[in-house]
Amino acid sequence: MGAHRWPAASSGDESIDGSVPNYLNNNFPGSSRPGTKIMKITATEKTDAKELELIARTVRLHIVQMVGVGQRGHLGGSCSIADVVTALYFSKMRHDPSNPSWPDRDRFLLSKGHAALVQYAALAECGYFPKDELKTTKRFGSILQGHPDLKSTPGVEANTGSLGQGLSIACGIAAGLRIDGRSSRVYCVIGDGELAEGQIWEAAMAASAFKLDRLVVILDHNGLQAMGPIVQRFNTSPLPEKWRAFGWHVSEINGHDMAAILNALDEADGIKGQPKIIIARTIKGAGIPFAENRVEFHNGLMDAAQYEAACELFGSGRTKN
Ligand SMILES: Cc1ncc(C[n+]2csc(CCOP(=O)(O)OP(=O)(O)O)c2C)c(N)n1
Repeated sequence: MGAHRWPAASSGDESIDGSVPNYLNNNFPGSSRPGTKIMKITATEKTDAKELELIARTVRLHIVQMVGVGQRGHLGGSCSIADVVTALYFSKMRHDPSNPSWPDRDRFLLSKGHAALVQYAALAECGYFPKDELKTTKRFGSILQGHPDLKSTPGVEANTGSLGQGLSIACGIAAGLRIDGRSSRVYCVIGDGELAEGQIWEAAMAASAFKLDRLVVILDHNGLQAMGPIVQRFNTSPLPEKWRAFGWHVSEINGHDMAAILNALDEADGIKGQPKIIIARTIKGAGIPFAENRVEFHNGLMDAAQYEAACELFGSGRTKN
């Protein structure tokens, strides 16, 4: 398990008794939810699967609250990868939220940048910026824009969201780290709809040609893209065979099974001489019953009742800071 580093000090936006920050109580537009007690957890060298599952609930709560009521937001694709992103930020990756440009950090790139909400939730929970910033998401002038922007947001490594580009950037970073003699790993999340981009396959060929073995891709295989099922819109199967043919080490997991995620990430460390892809079978909108497997929640909006119900579901998460 990676020796991640946590900020020495609290981010300062939780109350003394460990109850949630103000905006988590009910300051988000449309919310009338009473204050929810979220337990504070202290920094540990290893975060076990059960603890990560609780943190993932908090990550999903943040996602729901960033979307809010009556506004469009990428709920589905953010929730489908929430468990993987939680495992990376809170257990696997070596990183230092108090020093985002620490040269030996592991890098995380969200090639499917439309799911920025999940990354913002994780970064805030880690302490890269005050959690209060989350309520400004997508507003003009916010440090949290609709897609990841490295100049705006501490902890973001690249501008992503034009599908297909993030993996190429990840390849370049992985090659550069090798030239610099650093042991840092590069984690890149891609979407299964994103596989329709030709640039993904150029990058896939380059990664294997250059034996970029510090590169670990996690494919968010939720089976839906923006307009419908992958198999109907642009069928890219069989995926394991394609990636293997491109020279990658392939593993397949349930992307909502925290123990399986951690095992696959650990296993990837031991594979040398080729890039690795973890095909994570996921559910779009995972954890929110009315949004699960529903294409309308790709970039959908919740009414007030749905918002309240979703907040209620994740009210007993835990916060890291
Ligand atoms: C080059 C490009 N074309 C189109 C889009 C618009 N777009 C945003 S998300 C999306 C669907 C992506 O599907 P997938 O990768 O499966 O994402 P997920 O279902 O995991 O959210 C599209 C077409 C884009 N962001 N970039």
